[in-house]
Amino acid sequence: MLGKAKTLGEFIIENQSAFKYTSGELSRLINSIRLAAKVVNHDVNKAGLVDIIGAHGDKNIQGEDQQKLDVYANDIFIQTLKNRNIVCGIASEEEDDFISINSQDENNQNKYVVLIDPLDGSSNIDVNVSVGTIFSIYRRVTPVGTPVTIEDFLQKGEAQVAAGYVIYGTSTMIVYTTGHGVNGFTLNPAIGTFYLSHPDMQFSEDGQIYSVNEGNYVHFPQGIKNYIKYCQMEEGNRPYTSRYIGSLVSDFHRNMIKGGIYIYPQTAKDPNGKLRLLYECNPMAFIAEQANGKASDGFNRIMDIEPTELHQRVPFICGSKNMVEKAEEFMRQQ
Ligand code: AHM
Ligand code: MG
Repeated sequence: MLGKAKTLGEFIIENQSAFKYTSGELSRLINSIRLAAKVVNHDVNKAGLVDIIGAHGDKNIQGEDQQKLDVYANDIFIQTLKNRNIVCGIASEEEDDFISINSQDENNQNKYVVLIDPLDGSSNIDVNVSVGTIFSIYRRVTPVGTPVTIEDFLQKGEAQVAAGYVIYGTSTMIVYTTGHGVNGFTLNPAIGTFYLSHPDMQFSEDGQIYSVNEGNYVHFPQGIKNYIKYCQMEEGNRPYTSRYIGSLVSDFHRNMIKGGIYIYPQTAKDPNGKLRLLYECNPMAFIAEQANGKASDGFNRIMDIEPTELHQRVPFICGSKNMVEKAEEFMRQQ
């Protein structure tokens, strides 16, 4: 029944030798993310039972404190990466500062840092809508064997070694890139194995879906307002379809499969938008570019932006190349 389907484990091993990208360290790192994703998946799937088995702050039957799922996911990813001793630093959307691992240990020769949004779109959990984990991996820039510094995390998206997301949806998937295209793996929950289900994922050059929170329309810059009107105009293959889940991973995933654009612009209230450059925009931009798509802040390529702080926000326009270029054109004209 499983036929010739390749597992994620097999794929990682094959590609490690094909691309010679590491000594095995990056493979082990992606394997750890796979493991943590399975643990988080198990709990996300039980989220609807929280009302009957207890909510955040309650004690469960063993007397242990129960946690909110986003805090829980954060702990699982951090603990998994720490325990397996394969990274030298972690930064998380859930933590104020970065975490240095084994900073006192000169024998720690690990060279990668991970930046992670452990459970993006977590407000959707209460209503049983898909959420995701987003991760981004860089090679440290400071010498191995020394404690990591902020410089190791404030790197341009361009320097990413790998990036990916886990989508906890109707199926659970891991989608990732190491800079050689994008591949998607679907979890068979019966046996806990991810199988290569979506090889070489690509955005179509044009799409017909636009995803934006139109409730904020009045606060959008004129260029985005004009682009939205363009999407709604009857001409050629327009009007486009509007689809907005409010969960970046899910909106991005659908647009990559069907062709479309995701927009979270700056508003009068949030002049840099809402999404975080390091935990959300850079990894999605890397995946988008590897899948023949594009990611921009309206004027500049996302992966060219020089980060200045860990939790920096940035306007985000991402998806099918021609659609993103059209939105940029409207931004330039505004
Ligand atoms: P979060 O990191 O606090 O979960 O916020 C990020 C989420 C994205 O997944 C989603 O696209 C966006 O926020 C939705 O925001 P809004 O409700 O303002 O449209
Ligand atoms: Mg987030």
